[in-house]
Amino acid sequence: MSKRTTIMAIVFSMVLFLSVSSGYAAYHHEGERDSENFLAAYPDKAGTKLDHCALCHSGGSYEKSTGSTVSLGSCQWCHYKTEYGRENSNIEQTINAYGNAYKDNGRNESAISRIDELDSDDDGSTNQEEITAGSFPGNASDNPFLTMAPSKIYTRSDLEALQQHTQFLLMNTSRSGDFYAQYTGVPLKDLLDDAGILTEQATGITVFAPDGWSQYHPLNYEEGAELYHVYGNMPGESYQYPPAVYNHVTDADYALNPDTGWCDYSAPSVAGRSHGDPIYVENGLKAILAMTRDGAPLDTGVLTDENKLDGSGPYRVVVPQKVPSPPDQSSKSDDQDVEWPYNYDWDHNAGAATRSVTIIRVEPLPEGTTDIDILEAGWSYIDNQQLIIYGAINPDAGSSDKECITLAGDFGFTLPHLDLNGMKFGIHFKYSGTMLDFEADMTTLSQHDDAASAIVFNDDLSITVPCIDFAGNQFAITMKSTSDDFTMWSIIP
Ligand SMILES: [Ca+2]
Ligand SMILES: [Ca+2]
Ligand SMILES: [Ca+2]
Repeated sequence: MSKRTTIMAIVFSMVLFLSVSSGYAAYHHEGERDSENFLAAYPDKAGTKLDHCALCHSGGSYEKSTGSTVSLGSCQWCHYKTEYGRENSNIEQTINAYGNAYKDNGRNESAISRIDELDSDDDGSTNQEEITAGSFPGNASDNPFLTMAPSKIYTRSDLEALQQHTQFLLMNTSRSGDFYAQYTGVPLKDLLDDAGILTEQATGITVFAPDGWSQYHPLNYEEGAELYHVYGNMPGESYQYPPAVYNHVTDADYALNPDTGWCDYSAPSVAGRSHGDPIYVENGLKAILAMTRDGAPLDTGVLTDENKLDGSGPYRVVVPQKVPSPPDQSSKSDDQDVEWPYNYDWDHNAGAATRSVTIIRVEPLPEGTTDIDILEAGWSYIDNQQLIIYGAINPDAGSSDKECITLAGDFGFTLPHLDLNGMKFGIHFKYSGTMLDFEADMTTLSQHDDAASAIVFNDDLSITVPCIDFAGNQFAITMKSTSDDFTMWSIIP
């Protein structure tokens, strides 16, 4: 190997190593000692979805006072149930049937094999059969006979390539401050069409943020304060959401009344507007997946020390008011003797505008399919600015053209835009002469092409190439490195 090749290979391996270590730090924590017992019995499951809290702990959901449901993955559910570590004994309540069997059989390495033949979650498959197949042995809704629901991953450049829509609107909250802003992003209808939504079957979407928040939206208009449609128009109208009017009074304006105001009118897009002006939005107000607010990317969502989501990026679902109203005073304020006091019946659209969305599930899941295990992986999606859409879709039928990579005469091919946790590079793969094995030419790492569709590394560091053309036949492949230095790769049949 040349010196340059060696250096690139070392850099490449280090990047992979660092990304793996940081990804797992959150899991192997708090003196956790059970995962090593599991991996001693099943070493090939390292790095798969089973190498996770969710093996022995369940997720859960609870209803908020407002009636909306918060679904939590196993990590967040443990944090929630233990009150973020204050009540550690409550962790018992999060252990699933497999975790309990493991505990009852000694909570050590031999306990894993001792419970192999049990069907802990009573779904008809033994623990061993489930683990071998990669389904959760402690979750009855996951079993070896289900396939993953169809899915499609979007990167920021994928989303930017879709037709953008810009709208100025009021974000009216019940309890926090209100504000006017101009958001730009992709109309959810266009996004769902691009993902190949099965319009005959699909009824709605559930959007998820990695802090465990989820919000349901029907496709078409329905009555109900929490139900903001994302696909159809208002009944009998040519627009998705009704036109609105700009409302401003001195009372409400934070800038004029820092202590008693409740609406932020400071956005650049507010300039020049007067109370009562109609708000003109080209193509009308829509439910969108917003990427920028007043021209700037949304602040990236982060989890605070209190396990609260801060920030709203990279993507936020923004729904306009179904029934336009002025911004009303916060329900928490003692001072309701104002122009627009809190009004329970006014439309508080901001509460349904999910921040830091990483997942859109198109309901219902097709028969025989199961959830992709994705509540668990949300934060890496935030970091990579990725979004996954899954469920009642046919990604192959989507409106975007699939770029196909042609296998050359020597069976070599180039992947021009690989994305590993936001690090972008290209690689040329040379056929090694043995069945399904390829050699990565590390000298091509820096020759990436941002304009090509990104191929994002899977959680197990394999890569899925959606379309390879070989002698006119097109097929998808998944390949994974078989060498420690990532120079040798093999297609997984
Ligand atoms: Ca089972
Ligand atoms: Ca199961
Ligand atoms: Ca309000």
